[in-house]
Amino acid sequence: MSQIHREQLKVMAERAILVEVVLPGDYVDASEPLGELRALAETAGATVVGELMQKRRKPRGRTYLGKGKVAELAALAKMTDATLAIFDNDLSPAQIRALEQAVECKIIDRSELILDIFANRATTHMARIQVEIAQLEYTYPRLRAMWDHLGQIVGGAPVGIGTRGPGEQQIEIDRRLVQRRLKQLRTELAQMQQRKTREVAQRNLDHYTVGLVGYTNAGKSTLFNRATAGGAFAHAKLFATLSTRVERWELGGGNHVMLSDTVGFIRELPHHLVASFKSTLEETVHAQLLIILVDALDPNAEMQLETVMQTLDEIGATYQRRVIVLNKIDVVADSDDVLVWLNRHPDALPISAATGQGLDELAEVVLDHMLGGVREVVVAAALNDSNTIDFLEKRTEVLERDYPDGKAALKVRLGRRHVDLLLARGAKITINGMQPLEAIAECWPETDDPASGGDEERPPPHERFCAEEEESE
Ligand SMILES: Nc1nc2c(ncn2[C@@H]2O[C@H](COP(=O)(O)OP(=O)(O)OP(=O)(O)O)[C@@H](O)[C@H]2O)c(=O)[nH]1
Ligand SMILES: [Mg+2]
Repeated sequence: MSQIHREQLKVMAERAILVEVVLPGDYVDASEPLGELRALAETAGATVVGELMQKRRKPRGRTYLGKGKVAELAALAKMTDATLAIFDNDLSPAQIRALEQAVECKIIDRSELILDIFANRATTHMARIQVEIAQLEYTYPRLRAMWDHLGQIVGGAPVGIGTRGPGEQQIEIDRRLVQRRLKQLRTELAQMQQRKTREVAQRNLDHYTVGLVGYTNAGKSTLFNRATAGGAFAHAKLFATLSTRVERWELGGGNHVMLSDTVGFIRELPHHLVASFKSTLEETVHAQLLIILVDALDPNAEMQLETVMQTLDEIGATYQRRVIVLNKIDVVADSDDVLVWLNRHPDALPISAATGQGLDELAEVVLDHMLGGVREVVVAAALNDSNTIDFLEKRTEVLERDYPDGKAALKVRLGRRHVDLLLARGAKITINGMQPLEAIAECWPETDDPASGGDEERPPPHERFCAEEEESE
């Protein structure tokens, strides 16, 4: 029975029961305990027809679920005509087999479900290779009896139904085929990875790069499309994006950054998947600034932010500055929740990628990071120093112009990096009447965090949020 069921792991259009064993210390969404698993199941194409939860101090070795609950699950499956039970927990191959025998329906775990979604969504060559590697590593050991599936894996090699040998012997052959396929895929991926690494390094030399990251469905692609020329696929389902796109984001005043949109994160992302998606995440890992987008509509925003932070640490994106942005504030029914959230994260910026609300402020923050802290200062240069005056006019925001004693004195919004560029061009200037080095020490002290903004203090979160809310109405 179990072998027949596991020949096909696709979740499409099946009637499914969701199962979760809650262990001490497990994360549970109080308002909708199986909400995320349900969203994943529906994204994969299943119809959820039942739910079952059990609290245990530890999983039962053979079946994970307790004995009584296994019987309950079997009865529920019969009653609802379910063909599939999806566990929120990761199960061992032996547990899956034991459960399938007892429940008499296909059992898959959360990692397999996520892999299935990825497999369906992978459209680029690189994403397909990455998914296949992860599937061979994670799913294959669970599919010893799946000769058909293996036939697909090895690209139609003669291991289909008609050619299978007696039991163990066949398994040995299959293992070798799988190993060979894995080796081939890893080589191909490594080559692509090298190319990507070169591309990313070059891009970082040519431009300031900003990575857009966040939990799946946070609205990354929507923000990406709004900020840039767009072209990213945005969708209400989970894992709409599986590859990385990079586009130019014009920030005004002749400044731009390269913004990347990438695959979303999720709690307990199967680690094989993280490993094989490393090259997709490369743009993010090496971006100079990270925008972390959080979904204000999701009651689990806090857990999602934590997951994103952890995943970033795991993939080595630890050295860049991180800007936290709270998205979807256009539809937050209960703004008190948002205020509580913003009070806990006072630096977070509330925006709506859908309406564009707050985007100018976000651009400003990014610009501030890029330029290394923007300050309102007066830069004076000789009137005939057209290079410097041109630079200031084109690359900075000029607030006032004055021409005392044959000089140009421009009140501008100047970044630390602007000063470096001016000095590199040999500009003879004073800043607020001081020599450049003295002015740098005064206006941009080493310990200063560019993110904390320059001369103007930002209003506290509740004021920012309310002000923007009123404006948008
Ligand atoms: N109301 C509202 N909906 C939004 C906003 N931003 C995004 N959405 C919606 O949220 C859903 C997910 O948006 P995406 O941009 O695809 O999210 P993502 O973070 O790219 O998701 P993945 O690629 O799956 O990781 C879509 O249905 C969007 O229309 C927003 O500011 N307000
Ligand atoms: Mg996306």
